[in-house]
Amino acid sequence: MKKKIFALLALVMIVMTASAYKLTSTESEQGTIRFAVGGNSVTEAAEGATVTIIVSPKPGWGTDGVTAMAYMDADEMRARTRTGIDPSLVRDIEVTPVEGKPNRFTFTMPAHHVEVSATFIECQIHSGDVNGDDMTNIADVVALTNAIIAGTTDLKYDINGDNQVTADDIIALVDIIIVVNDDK
Ligand SMILES: [Ca+2]
Ligand SMILES: [Ca+2]
Repeated sequence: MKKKIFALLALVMIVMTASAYKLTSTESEQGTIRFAVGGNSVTEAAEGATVTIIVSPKPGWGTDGVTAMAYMDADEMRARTRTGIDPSLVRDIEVTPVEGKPNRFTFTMPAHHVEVSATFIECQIHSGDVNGDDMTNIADVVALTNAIIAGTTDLKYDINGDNQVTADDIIALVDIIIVVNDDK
């Protein structure tokens, strides 16, 4: 009886290992790419799983779209060659943008590893990073507020692009921070 249970466990483990495929992304200086299944961060997924691609562009950058590519690793390639199946299978996967979330996309996991790359575009809107630390957060609100109190006319503080530095720029900056956090 015990042996049977172990054999069953071993089988389950083999099946589980065999059905998970890697999720990787190409590196970029303009942002990062993560993956999630059912709200949990993952680095691999089973065939048929709905995978969410979460792109986090750096302040001042946005996503123009992503490309997902199914590919085989060397082991799988060798196995396929032996069985006579075309080893050159590398193909695009259809990716669906998530409505209302410009930096999120979903796709259905194939029975292959998947590599995702994103196209980043420079945003015309202000990044909100007024203190220049590559992050847009509450510290920038403080820096902007202090600059306004000090009577600055420096247009680097003109968040909403109306060529003046006023309290409206604080509101515009808070809006940017809400959008940035929503994408995390
Ligand atoms: Ca900042
Ligand atoms: Ca302004």
